Amino acid sequence: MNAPVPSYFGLTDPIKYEGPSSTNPLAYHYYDKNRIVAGRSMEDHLRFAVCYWHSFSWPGGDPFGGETFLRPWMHGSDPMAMAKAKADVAFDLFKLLDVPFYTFHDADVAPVGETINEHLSNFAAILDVIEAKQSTAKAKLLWGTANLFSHRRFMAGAATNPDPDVFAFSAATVRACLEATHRLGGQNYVLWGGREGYETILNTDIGREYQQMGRFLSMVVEHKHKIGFKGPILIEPKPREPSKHQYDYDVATVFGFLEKWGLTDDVKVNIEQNHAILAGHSFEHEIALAYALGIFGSVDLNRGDALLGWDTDQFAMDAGELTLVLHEMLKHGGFSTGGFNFDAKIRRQSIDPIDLVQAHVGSIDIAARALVNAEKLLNDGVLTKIVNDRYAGWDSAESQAILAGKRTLAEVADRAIAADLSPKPRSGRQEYIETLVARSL
Ligand code: XUL
Ligand code: CO
Repeated sequence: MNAPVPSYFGLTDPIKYEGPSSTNPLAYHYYDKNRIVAGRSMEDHLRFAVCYWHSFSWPGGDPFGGETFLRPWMHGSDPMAMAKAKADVAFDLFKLLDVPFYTFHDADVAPVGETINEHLSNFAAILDVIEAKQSTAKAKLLWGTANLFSHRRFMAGAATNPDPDVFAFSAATVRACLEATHRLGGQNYVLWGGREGYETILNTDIGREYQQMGRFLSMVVEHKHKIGFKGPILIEPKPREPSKHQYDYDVATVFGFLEKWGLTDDVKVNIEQNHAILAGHSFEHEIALAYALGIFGSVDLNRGDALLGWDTDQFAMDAGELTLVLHEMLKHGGFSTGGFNFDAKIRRQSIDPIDLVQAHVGSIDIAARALVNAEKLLNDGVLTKIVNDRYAGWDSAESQAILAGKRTLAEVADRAIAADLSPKPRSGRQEYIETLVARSL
């Protein structure tokens, strides 16, 4: 019998769980996929997805220098053959990591065409390849999306472009990507509007651009229903980069936009750590707010650098931050159709094939560890009790009547005066709570 052929990554066997005492850096120390945590297996809770773009399409460049990775499938003369070689390596990595999901843009998997017909026919050809690969793989599509930001035709926006032909090109691309996602059994469809914004108000009509964006999103939702796609459409908020002002600034801004267009039933958010930070929020803030507003969908897992003011997309390795995030998520039952998508790229000096495996293994492990921490915090019940006690006054019949709209401003005011209220401030106990959390890590 022939020995198994090692993959591009030099490994033959999938990464295994070896427990916290393992010294093997390429083993899972905490991610024990079948372990039940808060009523679900770790695999089902965390729903990890490997992203195509950073892991297989990005060459390792930065604004000051080009390619460092020299990935073999990115060098060749036949773009279709290169796309197929890329798919081989991608599905190898999904298998090695033993993850349940992956994600892609059209432009990651297939050569970008100059005209819409060339573009769509390239995409259709590669879709057959991916569908065949997925049919025998464990990894399924978490979500698909369209790249409406890299090609120069999108430089002034996609749906918000002053040129309606770009709107139409975008419509054709999104229709193809949404239908491809549906065909592959994808569980969500993502729209990230990196160019849906502007550089200067001097050449921009914001009113028109909002109108275009609202109509585009509504058309996507109409089409989703028409083809019977059951998953949510997910908007991915980000405040800037590449545009200076981006319309989908943060969760709160997206919510306002969805309310205006009546789309909160069909459209949710895909929250990314680095985008939250760029918007001046914490990761857990965006998660908690999305749940509170009823639009939590999925998560792009990564981390920004406190010293760098841009989207560094590093692999998430901060157990403290992830514990807070997972604590918020567990309070609300965690993911339904969403998952943790590794929208993260290895540093450009990480040029060995194994670096890509190691990055995912490390981040998967830390998220698993954070999940266990979060479950412990929830089961201890101390944090829940502190919050419940803090708001207990609002559970009274009178308070509930206020919230239900059964009291006027004058009635509430008169009651305060009749009782001669003098509210007594109570400690927020922040350091005590922070100590509890820090000790649990
Ligand atoms: C860009 C970003 C995108 C989206 C998908 O910052 O996060 O990769 O996740 O278009
Ligand atoms: Co993202």
